[in-house]
Amino acid sequence: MAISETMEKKINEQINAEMYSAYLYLSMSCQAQDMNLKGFANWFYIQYQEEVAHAMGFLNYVQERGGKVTLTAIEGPKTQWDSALAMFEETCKHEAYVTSLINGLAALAVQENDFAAGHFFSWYVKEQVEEEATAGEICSEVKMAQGNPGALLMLDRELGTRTFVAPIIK
Ligand code: OFO
Repeated sequence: MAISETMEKKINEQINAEMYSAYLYLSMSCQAQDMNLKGFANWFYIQYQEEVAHAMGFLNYVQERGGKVTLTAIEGPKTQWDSALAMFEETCKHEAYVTSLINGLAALAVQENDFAAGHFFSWYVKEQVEEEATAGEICSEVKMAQGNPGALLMLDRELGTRTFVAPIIK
């Protein structure tokens, strides 16, 4: 059974939202690089890769369900933050917003009795719990490291160890 027109439109919007997330984190990665925080830059770069994978998950799903993918312009992200903390505060805020979008998709699946879509979205629902928890944890750590260059350096080293593992979305 093909997805409804409304569902097709909403998932296409989500592809754009995920690509915007990717673009936002790539911008943060560049800013961290400019601040000489290479570990932070690495963390945000991997976050960028994850967001592209999220977008691809939705894209593949639309095609699998016989829908049409329509790519639209990606809004330019912010390019300047005052500190590493400002970037992580924005990350937390942004992920909470993305969670609301994913919840909207899950609610639409229920409304349309599209159980397959609901099942598919549940991967993203769980992923958002993880995304929000991780961003929140790092945000608290950056807060604790404020005004303490040694602690910030240690955190930078830790964030530099993050590696990209392509998620299996299904
Ligand atoms: Fe796609 O999870 Fe972040 O935005």
